[in-house]
Amino acid sequence: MNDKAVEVVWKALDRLAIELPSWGFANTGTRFGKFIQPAAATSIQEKFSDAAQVHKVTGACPTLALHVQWDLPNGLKDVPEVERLAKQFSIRPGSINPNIFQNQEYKYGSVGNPDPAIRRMAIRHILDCVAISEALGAPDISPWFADGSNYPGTQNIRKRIGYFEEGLREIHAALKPGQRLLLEYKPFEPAFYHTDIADWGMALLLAKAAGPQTLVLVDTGHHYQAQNIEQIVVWLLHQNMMGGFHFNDRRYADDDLTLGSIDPYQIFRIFHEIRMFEWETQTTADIAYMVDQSHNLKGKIEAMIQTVCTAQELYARAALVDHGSLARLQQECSLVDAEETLRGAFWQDVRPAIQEWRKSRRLPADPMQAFRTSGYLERITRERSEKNRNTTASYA
Ligand code: RM4
Ligand code: MN
Ligand code: MN
Repeated sequence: MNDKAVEVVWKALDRLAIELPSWGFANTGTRFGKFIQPAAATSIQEKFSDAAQVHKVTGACPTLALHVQWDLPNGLKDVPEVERLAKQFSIRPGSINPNIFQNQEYKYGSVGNPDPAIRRMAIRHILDCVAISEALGAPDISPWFADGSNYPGTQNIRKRIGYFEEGLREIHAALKPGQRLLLEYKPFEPAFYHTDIADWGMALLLAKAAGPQTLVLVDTGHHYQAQNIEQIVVWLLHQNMMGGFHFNDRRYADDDLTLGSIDPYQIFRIFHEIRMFEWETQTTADIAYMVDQSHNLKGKIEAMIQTVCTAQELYARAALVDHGSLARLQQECSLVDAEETLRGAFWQDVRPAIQEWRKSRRLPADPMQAFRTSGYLERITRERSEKNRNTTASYA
């Protein structure tokens, strides 16, 4: 790789920040059960501590997404403790994820529930999350609505759209300047017939109805097979509606596997469209790059380090696309050469350049090895195994 290419890679890496999910360090599983790991985090303190390890070896993860239900069970009252941990571990609180799916009340939905009292409860909770986000100086609130139904005819889908429009408008009205509401969509699960926010179109229309500080969040696992995700990203960018990602990979449905483990070209294509957009418009897209993964078999911290390194590699490769020539080739409809321009960047081995970047930023050249030799995993395994032995089936 020539000096110019190395510089492009370094510049790209300097601006790529990846947000880790607190729940990614906790014991998670499938609907069949959980495999408890002796080193898994069972408290917010441990989640901050583990995230700090990932940041320490990668230098790319300054923020931690928090789930209010699991991390701030007392709501606003827990803010001082989160602030203390953020300071102690030098990790800033990231997106605030409301809990509108785990309470018994939400059996038939939250903001889309036919019962006005339950809709009120859900809206009130999200308003609390807006206040938490403000108090923590963490501007993104990312609700994921599990609302939907399992059987045809059992719910009035159109009425529920109205409930969502109304509820989201009320939430939007509480946002302070700079705060953003990121709407995540998902086609199915836990609901198996209809989901109220099933795809990007529904999320986009609801976001527009709610107000200008509402944007769309794309979880890469939340699409039907074969859907062209980068095209969705292009549309959202074009509409200035792209708020953030929940990155993960999948083979079948919402599998929450590590990023790029099944289809690295998919993530590369997404990164490419974002870089191309930024090059064409001479702007920087304000996108929150967040991870949403569940490592039920892999070691949590190692899986997270692997994810971040993969994201850096794919982002660096996308940065290497020669936008000037690609634009020209596209204009000329030189199909093979245009495609090869893209593929050529994808097949570059950026790992040596990334290693050099790490060294120049005083980071370990090999983050995984640095973590493995740090002794951290052995220490937390000793300290946490007893507690984990007695762990129950909850996520937190
Ligand atoms: C959903 C979605 C949300 C996450 C929950 C636990 O499938 O991806 O982002 O909060 O899972
Ligand atoms: Mn998600
Ligand atoms: Mn998901």
